[in-house]
Amino acid sequence: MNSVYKNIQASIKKKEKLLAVLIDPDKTTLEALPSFMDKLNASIATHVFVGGSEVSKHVTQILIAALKNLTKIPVVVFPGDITQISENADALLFLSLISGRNPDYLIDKHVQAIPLLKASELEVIPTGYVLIESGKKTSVERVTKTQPMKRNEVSKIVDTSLAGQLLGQKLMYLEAGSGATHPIDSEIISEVKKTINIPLIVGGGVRSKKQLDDAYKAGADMVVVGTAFEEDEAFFNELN
Ligand code: 1GP
Repeated sequence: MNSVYKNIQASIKKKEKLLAVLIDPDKTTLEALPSFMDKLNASIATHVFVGGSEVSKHVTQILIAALKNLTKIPVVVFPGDITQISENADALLFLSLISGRNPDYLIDKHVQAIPLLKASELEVIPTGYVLIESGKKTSVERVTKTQPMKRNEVSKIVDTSLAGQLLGQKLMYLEAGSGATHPIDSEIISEVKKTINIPLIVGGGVRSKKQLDDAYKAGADMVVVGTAFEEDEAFFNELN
């Protein structure tokens, strides 16, 4: 059933804000998962994203199978690589790294993914992925060998996002990078939001309730938070 995307659209229509908790399979253990998921299930989180820039083979699939027994909220693969595609998930963000100019992350990895996707019933959501500089070199930059967009090139970021939408992306993800020093600026979020009409995801470097609220106020429909929960699970309590 292709419902993750439709449910995101329905939530936005109802003016509900979405929060995805990002779990990096390399930074957690199956033992730690049940208590983490208890806290997540009791929180305002609406989605679980699973993925990482560098994850050993099969680890993602094992983690997602375990997660599906621990939560009812949608589990979405946010893949760093095609080895992370897991048919037990509810959906997959089919990411195009449109801030970069590396053809591997614009079309080649996607072609490589097709045999796996043909064999599964995973809901595939085309997602424009825009990496924006955030104060330090991120894993995405290193792994994809692409340059992030400059924070002060707001109109170029807006144009890139609109180009992505016109190419058929169904979601737009503004990414500062995991553990970013600065989250995405409110000005960037609001200018992109004014221009596109597909759901807007913002992530990277959000470590406080205020930063989360600022991203929503600026126009983010969904915010992705990973590091803040990895470092201190008490962050769940701050959000309720
Ligand atoms: C990274 O946007 C996500 O891809 C989340 O970033 O780990 O900094 O929360 P953080």
